[in-house]
Amino acid sequence: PSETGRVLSIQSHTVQGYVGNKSAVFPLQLLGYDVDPINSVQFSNHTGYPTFKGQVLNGQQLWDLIEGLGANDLLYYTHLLTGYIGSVSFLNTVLEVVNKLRSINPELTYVCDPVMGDEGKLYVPLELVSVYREKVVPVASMLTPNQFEAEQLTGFRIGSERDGREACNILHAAGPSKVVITSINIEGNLLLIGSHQKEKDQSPEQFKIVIPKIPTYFTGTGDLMTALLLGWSNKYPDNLDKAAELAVSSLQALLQRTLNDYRSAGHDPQSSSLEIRLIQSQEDIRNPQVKFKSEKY
Ligand code: ATP
Ligand code: PLP
Ligand code: PXL
Repeated sequence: PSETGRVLSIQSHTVQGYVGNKSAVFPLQLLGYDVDPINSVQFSNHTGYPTFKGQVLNGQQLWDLIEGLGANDLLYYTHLLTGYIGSVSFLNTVLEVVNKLRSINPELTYVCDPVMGDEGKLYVPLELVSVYREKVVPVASMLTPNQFEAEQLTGFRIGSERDGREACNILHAAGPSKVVITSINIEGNLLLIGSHQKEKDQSPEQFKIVIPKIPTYFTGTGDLMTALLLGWSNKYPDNLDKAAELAVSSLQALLQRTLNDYRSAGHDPQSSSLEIRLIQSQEDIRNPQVKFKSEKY
């Protein structure tokens, strides 16, 4: 395994519960990374609750923080990680951050979870889709869309495993050398498809991991998944399949613990979205037992 690094993570903060930076920072720290979080919003809780309150950072305020770091020569990062972004102006500023960080470290890895929606529904403004497609995808090093997001970015309907692989090919042609479609719903299972194009104009190495779908809705799992993929793929830069096995195995152990804890507390796990048991799962993050194997195509 190679050296770990310094991650700038621009994501949501919630006071209570685990989404955005709250679900990404701790696991990356456990894996040995220095993580500097910028909180794109500070909300009381995630937006799946009946109500929430809090503040939203705008593009200028993001840039102020970058200028402050820059004035002290503190902008050397090995990785930039971004998740849910709610406005075009903030996303455009993130693009300026990518340029700025790459002017200081041309090798910067930009890991982008293009959070736009799920299950056929968009939960960001429509104008964001074209900004992601035209400006963000081309500068991303690794992209972690779900099925719906991969469709939005490619304009290609994913109805099968083959389609998932084809969507990865289209995304490679647009920029990122690593693509992980984190979940495709096929026959009651979740399929993760990973794709690593090691050289431009060469066909990518592709694999899948089959994940039995748990009939419960979890929040923050997408953010945790992308953080784990960053963490492990940096340790195994030529083995995205191995990195994904480790990430999926950690995440599934955490989801089982989350379910068990809710059940033993007498809650119905189907009744509401569950807060993940992140802190309680630290050993599964540090030292995952690989129970989910990838299958190469
Ligand atoms: P994003 O919107 O952040 O791009 P996403 O919609 O793919 O990501 P999730 O649907 O939360 O995010 O899935 C991320 C990972 O979490 C999946 O790859 C899977 O391993 C796991 N996961 C999430 N929900 C379930 C579930 N109900 N059953 C089994 N695994 C799950
Ligand atoms: N639902 C809403 C309303 C959201 O704002 C978000 C933000 O990312 C999500 C769901 C995404 O959750 P996940 O990344 O776990 O799929
Ligand atoms: O997990 C994505 C996410 C990010 N940020 C905020 C959220 C959610 C999911 O609900 O509410 C503020």
